[in-house]
Amino acid sequence: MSHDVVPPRPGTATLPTEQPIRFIEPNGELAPGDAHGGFALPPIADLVDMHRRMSVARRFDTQVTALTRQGRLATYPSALGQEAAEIAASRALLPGDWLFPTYRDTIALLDRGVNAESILSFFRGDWHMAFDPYEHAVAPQSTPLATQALHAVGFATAATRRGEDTVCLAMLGDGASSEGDAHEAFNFASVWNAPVVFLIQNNQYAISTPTRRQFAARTLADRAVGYGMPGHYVDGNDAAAMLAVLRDAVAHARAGGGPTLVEAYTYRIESHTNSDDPTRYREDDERRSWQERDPIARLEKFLEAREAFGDEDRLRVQEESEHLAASTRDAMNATPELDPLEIFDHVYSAERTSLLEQRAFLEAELASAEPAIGSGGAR
Ligand SMILES: Cc1ncc(C[n+]2csc(CCOP(=O)(O)OP(=O)(O)O)c2C)c(N)n1
Repeated sequence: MSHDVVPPRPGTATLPTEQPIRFIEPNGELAPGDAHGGFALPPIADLVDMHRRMSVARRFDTQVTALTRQGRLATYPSALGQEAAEIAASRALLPGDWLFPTYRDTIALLDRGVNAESILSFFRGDWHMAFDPYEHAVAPQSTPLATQALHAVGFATAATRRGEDTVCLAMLGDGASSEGDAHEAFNFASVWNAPVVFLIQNNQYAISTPTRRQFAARTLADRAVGYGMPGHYVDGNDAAAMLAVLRDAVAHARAGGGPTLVEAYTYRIESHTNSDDPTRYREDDERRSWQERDPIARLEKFLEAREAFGDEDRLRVQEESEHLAASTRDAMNATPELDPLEIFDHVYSAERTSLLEQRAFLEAELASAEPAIGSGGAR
């Protein structure tokens, strides 16, 4: 029996860099060339644009958190501190490409042009989804962890077979990367050479579970090697690095190079959602140390030093941010007119007897409840 030596498969990935790829240091200075991971600094105009978008997104995020505390929304998973990864994900894609986000990625949707009120109706609980995914090339925000990674692979593979050059970018968290769905998605994206970019935002915690209890690999980007695709370990709080690496990964996918796994090493500043108390599982000092690596402040310093950002720009950005915050408040302060019977719409394409019966039951209940509500409510 012959034991032929199997030649290495072409394209088998090499290990990502030991340190996260970085262009801009936390103090705003340019990082030394060997930290750039072989990537080129994006044009300054693109970084100015990133800064504006990140700042507007942050104001939106803090506004939504406030509305949640006021009881206007049921829940909101904040992306405060993760703006560099979120906005770079949106900016790296061309208009026809598709984003497959999670519940955490609201600001990426906003940046892709989805209307704030439509996005938030999901968190308010009126509608599962109030926007047309095809209009924005944005899939529904996935609450089950990592399912969207599989959807992205299927969608991208179908697009390739139709002869389209659509790239899909799937966003997932460190916790989601432990799910079977994530591993299946990584594997088949690579086997099928699908034009997909997987962006794992490693924000250190899956609710209260720290990453040391999630995985034993050196980095999550290291996993790419085992799946046979390139992997990049990136400073997730550096907008320049995130944009450079994600753009490169999208171009690689579009050129037929297949998937890439990108890990953004970052931190969630806020709680998991408004129903979580992070003081029970992490120290305040840790959060403060990450606030010092703030993605917006560091980009601002970098741009200021190059005279690409000044007081006038700051005012313009503040105005745009406050305008969005005010219209978001107005939209969420208006009491929605809800039709409880809508829950039965859009469930199946054809009518189903059991659903019709349930609908009729609820309709009768509502009809009998109306006089009591109209006459001052139940006693
Ligand atoms: C399949 C599945 N299992 C469990 C949950 C419950 N759950 C919701 S969020 C979460 C943690 C996710 O952490 P991570 O992926 O790191 O994302 P992050 O919230 O930190 O952005 C868990 C376990 C879920 N939504 N879906």
